[in-house]
Amino acid sequence: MEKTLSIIKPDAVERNLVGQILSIFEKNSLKIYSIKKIKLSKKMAEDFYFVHKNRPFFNDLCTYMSSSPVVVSVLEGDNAVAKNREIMGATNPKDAAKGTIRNLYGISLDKNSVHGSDSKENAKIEIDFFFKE
Ligand code: IDP
Ligand code: MG
Repeated sequence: MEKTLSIIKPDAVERNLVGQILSIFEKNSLKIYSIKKIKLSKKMAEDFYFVHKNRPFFNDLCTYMSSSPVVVSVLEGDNAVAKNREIMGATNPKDAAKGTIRNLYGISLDKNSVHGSDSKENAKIEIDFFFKE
């Protein structure tokens, strides 16, 4: 079964939206295979978002992601990677389709409530990043 990595970001954890967001995954046939709440260090955030290291928003993104706890989970299901991206909605909540997580809960481009792997290849790397034994 396909797996993907999800992060419920600080803005959503702070607003007690963890249960509502997990419930959206479950309603869409994604199973919560593993889950944990952690506070990322700045270094961990920088390592996780390494692909964006040359983007102008990299430092702000890593500062934000390490500002307060996040909930990291592995979601499992048919087409889990693509399905999670669909359920999340577009990166900017302003552009996110109605009923998607970012449409319902996102505050801004940076405080957009969730992260989701963007390919099967990256899902494997991201799952290993947080859950490798
Ligand atoms: P994604 O989360 O939809 O995959 P990415 O392009 O991978 O979007 O960007 C990673 C994260 O960086 C986004 O979720 C968002 O929080 C933040 N981000 C992306 N573009 C910008 C920007 O132009 N300004 C500020 N933050 C941004
Ligand atoms: Mg991305």
